[in-house]
Parts: sequence; C-alpha cells; structure tokens
Amino acid sequence: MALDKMEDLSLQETVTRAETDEVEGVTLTKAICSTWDQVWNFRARPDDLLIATYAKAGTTWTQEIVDMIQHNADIQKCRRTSTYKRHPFIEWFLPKSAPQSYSGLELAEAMPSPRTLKTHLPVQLVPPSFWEQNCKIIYMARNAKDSLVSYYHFHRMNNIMPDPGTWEEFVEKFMAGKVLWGSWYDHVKGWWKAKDKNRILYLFYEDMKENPKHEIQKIMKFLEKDVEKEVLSQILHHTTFEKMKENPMANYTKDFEGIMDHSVSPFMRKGVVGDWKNYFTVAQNEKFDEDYKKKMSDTSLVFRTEL
Ligand code: PPS
Repeated sequence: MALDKMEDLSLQETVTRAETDEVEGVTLTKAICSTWDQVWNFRARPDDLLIATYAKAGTTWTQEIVDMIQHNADIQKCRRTSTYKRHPFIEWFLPKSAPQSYSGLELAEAMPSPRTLKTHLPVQLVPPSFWEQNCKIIYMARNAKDSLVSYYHFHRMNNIMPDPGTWEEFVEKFMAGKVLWGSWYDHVKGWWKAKDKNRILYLFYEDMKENPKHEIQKIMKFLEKDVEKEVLSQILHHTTFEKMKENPMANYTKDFEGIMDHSVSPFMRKGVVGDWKNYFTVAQNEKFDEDYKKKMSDTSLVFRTEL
C-alpha cells in the first residue's frame, strides 16, 4: 500500500468524534470544558477585535473581510496563513495527543497586538476581560434555518464534530439547543441585547449577501478605517463566495487534513440564503416555525430566510 494511503488510514483510525459536556448549560466539547478556567480568565487587550458568531453564520467570510480591510486588500498579506491561524479561535482546544492539536489561547497569547480573535461563545460565556477592556466586537448572525442546514453538513464532513445523526435527529437537537455552542435562539438574542450597552457591530449574513458593499462599509466605519475606492473593489472581489472557495487560506483545505472531508461536503458549501428549502419538509417547516415563534417572542430581532 502506498505510504500516503497508509498515513490516511492511520489518521482516520485515530480521529474520534468529540464528546460533549456543558458549561452553565451550554454544550461544548469536553476538551473546551477541560480548559474552561483558562478560557474564562483570558486576558483581552484593549485593541483586540473579536469576531463573534454562532457556528456557520459567516464567520470565515467576516474574518476575510476584516483581514482585507486591515491589510488594505493586500492579497499576499492576507494569504500569510490560514484563517484558522490568522485569527485565534479563543476557546477551541484540541490536545497535543489529537491528530491535529490546537490551542486558541496559546495562539492568541503569542500574537502581537493588534489581534483579531474569533469566538462562537454565547454572550454570557465571553471572558469578562473583553467587557472590562471595552473591546470592539463584530457579531454576524444568520437565519436559523440556513444555519441549521450548514451546521448539519459541517457535522457530516468534520469528523471531530459530534455525530449529527440523521437530518431529522439533527433538526430536533438544534431546536432543543443541544448542539455545540448551545441554543442558536439564545445566542442571537443574547448578543442582540448586549449590543445596546457595548461596542458591538451586529450584522446579518443576509444583508451581507444582498449588499456586500454597504455592509463592508459599515465594518470599515466601525474599525475607523477608510480605504480608496479601488481597495474597496478589491475587498469586494476577493471575498465573494466563489473567490473564497478557491482560496486555500480561507477554504479550510489547509487545516484539518484527514479530519475535514470536503468530498462529503465542502467547507465552502453553497454560500446562499434559502438553501433550507431544499432540506425542510413541509411538516418540519411548520413545526420549526411554530417553535421559533415561541422562542423568539421576547425579542425585536428579525431575520430574513430568503432574499
Ligand atoms: S464556522 O465553521 O462556524 O466558522 O463556519 P462559518 O464560516 O461561520 O460559516 C460557513 C458558512 O459560510 C459560508 N460562506 C460564505 N457565504 C457567502 N459568501 C462567502 N464569501 C462565504 N464564505 C463562507 C459557507 O459556505 C458556509 O455556509 P453554507 O451554507 O454551508 O455554504
């Protein structure tokens, strides 16, 4: 057997799907829970920028846009390494014994300022130093149904995520908030509330799809950064779904080799609004809507599920 095939096989054998535990009722991987004290005591710096999202809301997209703004659309600089390493994912932890180890905390601590960091934590679990230091935070939200579909496919292709079960089972788990990083409903509502009292720019995936130029300008204003017209055009061009899908430093083909299986479902899957219609049955949709109404009755937050 060819050596690369043997390595592939041995890697697959050691890849196990994450076990979960909880922090204050929020489902996280056991590995994250085991380092929770360190995450909670993370020392934010005043010039840190935090990109916060529920999983699959367009984190990577936001990260690429921010990086392009910060580097005046210098493509070479933005390709210095993969998204995963450019912006430490603060709570993410894979022990040294794992096929691919990672410590967002170590990466962040070693990084010179100004840092841009990533988190999927719900607002109540964000390390307090971010609030103490009054850090700027960009929160990107995406409608529940498209987030769910994207999350389901991500569980299928990423062999260290918990087993998603069947589509039907995953829909139930998502509605119950029993998926990694907890309830989508509590996440988007919690951050929505927090934006009134903190330096949070709350954005929507759907708006970004509809009018990326406008949303990118909002981000630039928030970052107090002005760029030439041509630079803005470059940012727009290089952060389209099509461009990012072919960018190895943004499409996750450089990380998690043997763990993420892009042949099952690529990380850069479809990048559209409304793909949920291809997955929800009529009955599922009715049930989901009814439950959604109840869970979202106490917020002014409104999402679009189609454009
Ligand atoms: S993660 O793993 O939580 O960090 O994933 P995240 O980056 O938040 O979300 C991945 C989804 O975002 C889509 N994506 C984009 N959509 C439009 N334009 C651009 N440039 C873009 N980049 C990433 C990606 O395709 C995933 O969504 P789905 O619906 O699965 O395609």
